Amino acid sequence: MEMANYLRVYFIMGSNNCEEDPLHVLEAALKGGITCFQFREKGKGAKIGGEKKNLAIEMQRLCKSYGVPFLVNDDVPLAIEIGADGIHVGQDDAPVATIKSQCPSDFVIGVSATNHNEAIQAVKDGADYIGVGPIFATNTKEDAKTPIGLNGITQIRNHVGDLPMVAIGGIKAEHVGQIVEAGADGVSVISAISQAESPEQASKEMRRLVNK
Ligand code: TZP
Ligand code: MG
Repeated sequence: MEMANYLRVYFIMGSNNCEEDPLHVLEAALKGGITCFQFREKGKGAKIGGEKKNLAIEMQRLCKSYGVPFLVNDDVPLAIEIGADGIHVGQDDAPVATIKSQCPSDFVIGVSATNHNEAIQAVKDGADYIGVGPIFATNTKEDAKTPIGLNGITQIRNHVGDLPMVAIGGIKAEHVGQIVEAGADGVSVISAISQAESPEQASKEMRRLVNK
């Protein structure tokens, strides 16, 4: 499958993003039809060391059983150690060139971009996809930048050609249509799935809307 297709409904989660067992939430999301998963274990109460690694391995196993790519946020050594499908890095994390020198050649590398300059740089660096945002205000990320809105998506799209691009930040099911219309290949969400009453239904609904 092409990268852009994996970005349709890209679920991101760590253990502090949900109230119940994160493995149950992830499995429900997988049943609902998410197309990619990123393990993002950071912030208040986040697991570290062996506990973080064990959770990552269990989540990776679940993703494998559904044929869904498993990416790790920030932590390049962990991603390499457990044989993740890829890594997602922000502007303050490991540079793409460094990652490329350490990881297998088929490793997927995603980079966050908040504006077109960062996006153009990510293309030059050889990122496999970019995550752009925040699109809307979000309570999930404490240090989130100013929202770039739907126009921000279109502006960045105009600078990056057909580079696979997913939108992030404050996205709910009702936004999916406009976001794809604005130029993103898909939506990336934390709370819209992790905090949903039914993560399975929430995922299913997003998948339906993104395919319309
Ligand atoms: N990067 C930009 S906004 C954000 C991240 C990780 C948080 C997205 O969470 P939510 O709950 O989907 O707004
Ligand atoms: Mg980061």
